[in-house]
Amino acid sequence: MTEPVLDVHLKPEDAAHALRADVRAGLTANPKWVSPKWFYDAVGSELFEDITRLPEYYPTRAEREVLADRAAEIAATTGAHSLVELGSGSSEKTRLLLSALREHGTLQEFVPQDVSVSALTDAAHAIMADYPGLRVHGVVGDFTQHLSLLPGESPRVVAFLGGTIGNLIPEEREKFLRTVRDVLEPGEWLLLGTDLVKDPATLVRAYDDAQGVTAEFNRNVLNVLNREVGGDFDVEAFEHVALWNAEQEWIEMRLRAKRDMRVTIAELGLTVDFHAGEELRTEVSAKFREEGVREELEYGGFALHRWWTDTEGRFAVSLAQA
Ligand code: AVJ
Repeated sequence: MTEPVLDVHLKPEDAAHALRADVRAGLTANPKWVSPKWFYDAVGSELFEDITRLPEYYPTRAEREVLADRAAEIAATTGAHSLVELGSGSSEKTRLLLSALREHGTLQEFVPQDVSVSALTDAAHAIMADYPGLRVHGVVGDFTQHLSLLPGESPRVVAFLGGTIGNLIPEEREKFLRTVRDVLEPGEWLLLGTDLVKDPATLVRAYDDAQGVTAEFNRNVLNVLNREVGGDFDVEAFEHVALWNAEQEWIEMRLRAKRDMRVTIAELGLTVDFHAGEELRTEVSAKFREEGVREELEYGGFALHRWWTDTEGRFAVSLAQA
């Protein structure tokens, strides 16, 4: 089989450098934090896949329902020649879009973007096997940093699915949307998945499942720090916390120290003290309303063209035009 083209903008040493800078900033801050970027090592990626199949975690299924219902309409509306997928990995949802675009007869190229070379290579091979003749041009990079270099034949649809935009705080979202807008030509498209505000009990359950898979996923970030920067976190001494921040309208995940602890991060020459009950913030996952999404898109230079939700109104997919 022919090999996919891969542009590598993020080398392993860049990722290592970013991790170290982030860990130093987050663990010396008050309150302490770690970026959700670092959840996704091999184990974390597996755990996230498990999360998407949990009965409590509705976003993946709800988004898939919307895309299955609307893929043909997306293809007909956009007539896209290329599909660019930011933070790719949700290959099943990608296939719904690729199949619809191929059916419509306009699809030429698939441009998956991810931070992981191995994930991207695997995904690219799988897609090439199933879509003979499709050009696959992968981009290894950080979607918040390397957008200016996006390839793809115009008109493009840039898909940012799964609700991952909710990991960004409002000012980061603003910057992200403007950056995407700047790399697109007028008339090109953004397909954006956003989880919606709903009753807090449903939201909290989705991030604190009965089987404890999300708790494992959350604690695994400490394994990543132990391995990658020489930390000595006692991972079992932290408990998973998921709470609804009603003011910000986001879910927060935290890790709460069960006892007083001193942690050393050997590679950073850093000593970090936790007191019993202290919480380390590991993720925000913002939830949205239609008006807010419309405003953020408009502020970023996009016009909201279509807004679709699943039948239960839990998750939205927006099609916006640059
Ligand atoms: C992959 C960022 C969309 O925020 O719902 C799942 C990650 N965290 N359970 C989300 C996640 C805890 C997920 N995103």
